Amino acid sequence: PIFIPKGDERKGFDVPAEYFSDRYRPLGAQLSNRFGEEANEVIQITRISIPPLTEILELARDENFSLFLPKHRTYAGRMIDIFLGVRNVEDLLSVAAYARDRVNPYLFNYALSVALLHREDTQDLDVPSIITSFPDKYVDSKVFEKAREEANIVPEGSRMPIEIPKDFTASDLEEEHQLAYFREDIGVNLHHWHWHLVYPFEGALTVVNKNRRGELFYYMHQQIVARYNVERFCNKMKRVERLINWDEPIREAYFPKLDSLVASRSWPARVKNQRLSDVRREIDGVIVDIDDMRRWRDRIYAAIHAGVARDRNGRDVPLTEFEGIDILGNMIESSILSINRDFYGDMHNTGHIMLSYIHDPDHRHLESFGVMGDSATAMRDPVFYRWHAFVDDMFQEFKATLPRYTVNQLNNPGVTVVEVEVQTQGGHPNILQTFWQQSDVDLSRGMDFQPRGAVFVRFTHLQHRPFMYNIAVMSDAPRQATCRIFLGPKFDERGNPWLFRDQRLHFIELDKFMVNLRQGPNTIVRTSEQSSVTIPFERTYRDLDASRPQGGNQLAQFNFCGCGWPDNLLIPKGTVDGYKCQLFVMISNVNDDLIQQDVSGQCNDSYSYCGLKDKLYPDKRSMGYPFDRMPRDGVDTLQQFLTPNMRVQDISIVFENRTFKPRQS
Ligand code: CUO
Repeated sequence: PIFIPKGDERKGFDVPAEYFSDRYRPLGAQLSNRFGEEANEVIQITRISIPPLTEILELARDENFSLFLPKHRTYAGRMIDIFLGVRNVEDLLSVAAYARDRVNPYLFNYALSVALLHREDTQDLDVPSIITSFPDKYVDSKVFEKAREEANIVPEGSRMPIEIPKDFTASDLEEEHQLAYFREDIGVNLHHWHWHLVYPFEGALTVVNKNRRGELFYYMHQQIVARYNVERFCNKMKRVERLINWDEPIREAYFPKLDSLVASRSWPARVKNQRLSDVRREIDGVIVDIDDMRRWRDRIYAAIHAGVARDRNGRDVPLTEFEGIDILGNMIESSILSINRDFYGDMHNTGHIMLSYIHDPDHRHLESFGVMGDSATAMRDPVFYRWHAFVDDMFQEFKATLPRYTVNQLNNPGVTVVEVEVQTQGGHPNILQTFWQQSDVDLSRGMDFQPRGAVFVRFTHLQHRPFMYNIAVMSDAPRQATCRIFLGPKFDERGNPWLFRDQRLHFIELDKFMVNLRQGPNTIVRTSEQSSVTIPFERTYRDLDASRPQGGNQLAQFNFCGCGWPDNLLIPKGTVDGYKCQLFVMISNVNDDLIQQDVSGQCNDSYSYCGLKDKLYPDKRSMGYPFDRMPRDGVDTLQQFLTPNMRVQDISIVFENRTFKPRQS
């Protein structure tokens, strides 16, 4: 479905007869232009000599596809190479048209998306969001039957949106279900899928080797765990438990209730109290033992504690103060940039594999992987957070070995933050407001039924009222500086005040931006929509709501710009009584922050978790600064940590338990 334009455009393709598989060749003309006479444009596909797809075709069209599986990665790598290797867009279209009829649809979509993202000549092409191509990865399977019915019986224009209940995967008997609004949020899952699309761990070196990708793997996932923990606190739950004991039954179950339209199978469920076991699945090319994982884990910890890792030639590589975390990120994930994959293994990816095959580790039931096996769906499962809490713990073990930031490294002499306030439209100062909101998504593009036309589903998600920061700063001279804004819980899950060394891990980044200070008093005004963490609501749901006017540029830049935390989850849910938080603002010294580069252009609005396309990460400090290290001696509390260029403001997040309908349907 990848090149099908939206709206009333009906573009057909004139595909050379040779491009069809034997079975369909006699129907070639009919199939290539499915709109027939009604097509308002027919695109000629030129015939070129196609490189053999041989091994790629080993993955059947009706199988599920996972990047965590080495075999599938090899197929995808081969397909990406072919898409990247053709000379121009015309040839790309040609080879895509040829492959489309033969290659597994998930694999095809992934490889083409990566190619469009990385080819020079396709930088302004639109790729439909994966949710419109494969809505089955995001939406309750029941919806499709209803959508089919609606489309068959009701003429387009009179169709009603099909409502997805907020609680479709479990009931309140399951404590973990309280977090379903976060785990199953469409924007959060789209962000995660995009992040891994932008930062694949295998493939051509030019595609994988991006500035500080290992460190960003650590930081983006650290922030996911931190955000999840704060959501848990808001729901009166304790922080997520690291999955460190790999023999123990896993208490938290997950029943995804998703059906794969491609594989015509349900995504397997993970029932309560299952245990990991060695995986023996020759067919998927995965043979790995829990003991392999244990060895990798112990070797990684040994490297962390020695401060030195061993590369594949047996040479020592020091894990330095600034670059060590990047080396570790690639090693733990692992990516092809790992300095020694044979020795340090494939720790985090293998965890995904083991958890995703927990129901059928030796393939005796011929079952495919669960949601943990796909970056588009992994964040739905509670065990994702347990696994990543463990992975993050390894990174924190390393961070704990680094020198503490000194007062000099934190302070910005001559700069004092005098006052911080947040203001919600029409609300009280320092109170943020959240509520449920409903939005409509057109799923028709990902479904192949007749008659066609828009079919909307209506889902419910968390939202917050837009707000504004007002920050008063005194400066003794005109200067540039970086303003860093974080939000953290004021009390731990027992209701006790935090020790800073623990609290710092629960600060979630809200924004980071450059400011130009005048000499004397300054007021920095910044809106929540400007956040460097998020992409605007309209882009998350970009192109999903047919009734919204489309912005051409927004569409063109979707590939990279699709990466970004969804704005609707910028702020944790809070509580009806008001959840107590601390807003932290720091104006840091630009001399240690600034990366000299031109950052103009598209998609420069969600760099905190996603970086900048084809640019350096736009902040020289370690990611997570100033909370990424243990505090200096004598600092037990956040107040003691503060230097004059920082300030903390108590705020509360008030959740209004009300559901707002979409503005239009
Ligand atoms: Cu994003 Cu485990 O890395 O999912």
